[in-house]
Amino acid sequence: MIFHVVTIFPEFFRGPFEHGVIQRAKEAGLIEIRVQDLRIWTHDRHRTVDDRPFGGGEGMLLKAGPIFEAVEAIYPARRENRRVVLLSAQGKKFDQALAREYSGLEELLLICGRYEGVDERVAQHLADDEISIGDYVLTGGELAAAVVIDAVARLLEGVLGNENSAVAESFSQNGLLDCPQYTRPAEFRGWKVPEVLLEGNHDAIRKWRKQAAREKTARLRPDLLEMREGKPI
Ligand code: 9D3
Repeated sequence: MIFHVVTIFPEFFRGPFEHGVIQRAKEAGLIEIRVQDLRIWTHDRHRTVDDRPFGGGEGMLLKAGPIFEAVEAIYPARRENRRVVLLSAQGKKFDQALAREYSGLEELLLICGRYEGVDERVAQHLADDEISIGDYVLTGGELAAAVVIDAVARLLEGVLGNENSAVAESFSQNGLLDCPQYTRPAEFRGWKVPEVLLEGNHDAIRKWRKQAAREKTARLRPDLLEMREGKPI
């Protein structure tokens, strides 16, 4: 799968994808991440990408022109398996279902918003989707683009080790968070690992894990339990 990123900070992406699972996926030729500087598609001496909002208001907006030219250069033709996504604070919330949908594409082009926003004609007439990664304010779309690429890339065939790849995972198996997990030592600073996990009774372990997952979900993500309505707890 090819990920394209259009940004005014291409250097930002040197870091995030040069480690671990994503780096190995690149080296194995499973994914390609092509980062391009939006200023390539400016024509003036100052390589202007931003301008003041019509009607007044604080700050600057990314101009439509360079963004349209960037997308039209990267995708000479639009196809069903090539998607254009605008990362913006106003977007629809990105989630695991959307990550899975994107993982079925051949190419994904991510436009990173900046400043106070982006000329609305990009969302209306260029991007297929306008996506936010959550209800908090960032300074731009670059971190969000890195989040989307990471979440999508790990779902691609061969990217994770075969331990995980076979699992048809959702965000949380059966709508619950993962159960608490422990590794050695069995006692750390006086805090003991639950005895049942040390005893090798796999039936008892399964029951403990299910109950612990329910309790943790109720405490940290009660919203997930409400979405499970009708399902036995
Ligand atoms: C609160 C919205 N706007 C009020 C004037 C300002 C604004 C805030 C943040 C405009 C742009 C931005 C920059 N953020 C992003 O481009 C962004 C973002 C985010 O802020 N939160 C979650 N996901 C994303 S994806 C892109």
